[in-house]
Amino acid sequence: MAGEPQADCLFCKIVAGDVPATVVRETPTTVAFRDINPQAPSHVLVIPRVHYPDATSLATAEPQIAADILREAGEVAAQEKTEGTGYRVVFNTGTGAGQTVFHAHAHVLGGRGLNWPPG
Ligand code: IU
Repeated sequence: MAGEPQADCLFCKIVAGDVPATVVRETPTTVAFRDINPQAPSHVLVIPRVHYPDATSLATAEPQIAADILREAGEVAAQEKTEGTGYRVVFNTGTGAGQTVFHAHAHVLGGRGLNWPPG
């Protein structure tokens, strides 16, 4: 069923507590944890507890949870004290755009100047 945990999904395992992660915030619908391969001084992933393969499919099926992720991205940025440098929220979508984990997630990056356009 749509949104149900997937046995082969790493992020579903993090949500379940079966794989360790450095969790920085939790809500009833989201979990935020540090990326294991940080690309900025602060690099946190915000994921929905429910399983959808990418942000667009999540927003289509459960728009309130997609909104929760955006709000949580701002809460993470505030908690990480990135106000001096700003922060960036990224949803890599599709392998060509660099998506490697097919459970919707927002990258929240901050703590340094961020170039535009990204690579
Ligand atoms: P991507 O947008 O799908 O490429 O992002 C996946 C991220 O998940 C990537 O930045 C990885 O470093 C990160 N990650 C993680 O934090 N913990 C893990 O066990 C694995 C990947 I595998």
